[in-house]
Amino acid sequence: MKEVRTTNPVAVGDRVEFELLHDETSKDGVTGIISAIETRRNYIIRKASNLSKESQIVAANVDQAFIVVTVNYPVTLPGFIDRYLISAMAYSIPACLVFNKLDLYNAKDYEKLEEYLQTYESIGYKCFQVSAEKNFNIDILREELKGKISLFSGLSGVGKSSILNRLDPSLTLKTGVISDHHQQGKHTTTFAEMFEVEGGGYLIDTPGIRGFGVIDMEKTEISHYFPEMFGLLDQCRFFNCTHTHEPGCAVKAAAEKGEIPATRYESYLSLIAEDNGRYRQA
Ligand SMILES: Nc1nc2c(ncn2[C@@H]2O[C@H](COP(=O)(O)OP(=O)(O)O)[C@@H](O)[C@H]2O)c(=O)[nH]1
Ligand SMILES: [Mg+2]
Ligand SMILES: [Zn+2]
Repeated sequence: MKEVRTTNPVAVGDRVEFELLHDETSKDGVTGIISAIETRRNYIIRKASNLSKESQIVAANVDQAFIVVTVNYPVTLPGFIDRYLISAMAYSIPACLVFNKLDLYNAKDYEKLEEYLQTYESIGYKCFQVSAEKNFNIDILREELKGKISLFSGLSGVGKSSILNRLDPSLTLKTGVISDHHQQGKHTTTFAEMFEVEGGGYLIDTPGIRGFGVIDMEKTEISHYFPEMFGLLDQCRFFNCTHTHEPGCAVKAAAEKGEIPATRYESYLSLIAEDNGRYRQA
């Protein structure tokens, strides 16, 4: 990823050193002054505006990202899932998938779910199957949070807030009524918040931020974020292979043999084709 200019010096998740100064105007008599910020293991950014070169650090030192997905309520297409996974990997944040609303799935949805599990588990992504509504498998998810900073992401309406409320019943995040999209339209200045979860761990809620914000990556970089392609890259005939049309391409060969899932290779091709080689997720 490229170096970025950022507008905010400190973000949620930052580890800092601070000094306490005597301060009579403060109700507890002291004010904390941040004197140093530890080097960030990772961070998520978003552009202050579409045209701006300046970015805001949304959150730092995130241990894991949970991408919440529903097969059909709303439909989450593989292309979307892959965008989230690739963004997370570009940010160096381990990601896993949470399939929510299992209570609504019919036989056809379950078939689709099986396909998704087959694809993503074979690549090495951990998948969870839950229902926030029925409180099903939420305890398994809660175990995963212990001692870590976790971020929940996914399309609007998939049940992120509902899951967070289940994970820690002392949270009372609004669900359903206000769509993320509506909030975004109002240009509210929304900062990420971090909640301590009962039983250990922290959750980051990023209101009004779709996905992981904005990522710029070079065309040749995109394949690095597909774990199932990574091991093949040095077997392509050309060092600058884009894995689209080149002869002697190991990635294309693997896709043709079904060793790379078809939907994943399609996602790759659509990212490559996008925006003149510059992949941008807003
Ligand atoms: N049937 C069912 N509905 C759910 C489930 N989880 C969330 N919902 C509903 O889906 C809608 C969107 O949920 P919300 O948590 O606001 O989604 P968010 O936009 O991802 O935060 C709400 O009406 C929830 O009640 C679930 O597991 N099963
Ligand atoms: Mg929500
Ligand atoms: Zn290739």
